[in-house]
Amino acid sequence: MKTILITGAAGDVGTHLRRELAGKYHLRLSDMRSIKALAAGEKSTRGDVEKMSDMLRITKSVDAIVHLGGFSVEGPWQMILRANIVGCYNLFEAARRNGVKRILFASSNHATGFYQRDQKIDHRVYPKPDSRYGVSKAFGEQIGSLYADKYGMEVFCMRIGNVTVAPPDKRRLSNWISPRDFARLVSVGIDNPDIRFEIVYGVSDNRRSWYDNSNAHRLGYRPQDDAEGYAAEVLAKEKPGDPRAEIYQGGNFVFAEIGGDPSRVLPTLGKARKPKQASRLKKALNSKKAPGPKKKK
Ligand code: 15L
Repeated sequence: MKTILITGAAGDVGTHLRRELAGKYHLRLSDMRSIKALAAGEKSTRGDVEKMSDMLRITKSVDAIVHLGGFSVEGPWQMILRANIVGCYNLFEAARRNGVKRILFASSNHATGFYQRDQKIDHRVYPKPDSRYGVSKAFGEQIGSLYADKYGMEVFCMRIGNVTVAPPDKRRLSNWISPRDFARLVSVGIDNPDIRFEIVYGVSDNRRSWYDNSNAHRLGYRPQDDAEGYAAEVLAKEKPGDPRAEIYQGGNFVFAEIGGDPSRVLPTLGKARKPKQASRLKKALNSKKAPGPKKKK
């Protein structure tokens, strides 16, 4: 049985993954926080991605790494820099020095959050990050590309949408991934022997998806869930959001901190296809309010 290191294992996504992968692999769990209540087949070790010495210690003798560690939403530059830029470099470099070839990188839909919702994008589009957080995820993909090409590492980048038991809002009807589909995707990343460098979208088989996820399907991903089953309930609860955020796949991440001049980040505003949407947008642009993304608890 393969031994898999999961960084950031104490977080929500890590917790779902541990449950779903139980019995399939030996799991080595790492986080800055301590991880309690270990199940059979799990071992835990503390590790801070910002410290190369920690990364060198925890990446020894594993078959693959699922790198979830880091800061998981938009945040101050210093935090993003340390946890997601320096931390990601440390992880790849430590893996290389320890001879671990396979890395599954938890990228995010926010690496491409400035694509519009009326566009269907595949794994070949260039990143359009919607935040410092999104930039850090694009950086992780590019470090992965470098380490694959230069050092022969096998890198599987998952642009993850929202891993939750049920999609919480309208935007997530398009980018939701159920925990069991996420585990299916992760297993493809661990077990497909032909991976060199790949980008896939971490989404279920959602009817409202913005993604052409044929690359994941080509590699063997077979999602079983579709957010549509939750649509009626979700839409009935949905409060009217900021119409600017509704243009872009990244939602509110797109508008964080633009303050009084939203037009500076709206180069594609003229492309708002529907007249109704355009007039709602105009109204919103005249208001100074710009919502920010959810703060990390
Ligand atoms: C992400 O990348 C975040 O890690 C997660 O907390 C959600 O905000 C998710 O994207 C999303 O877009 O729903």
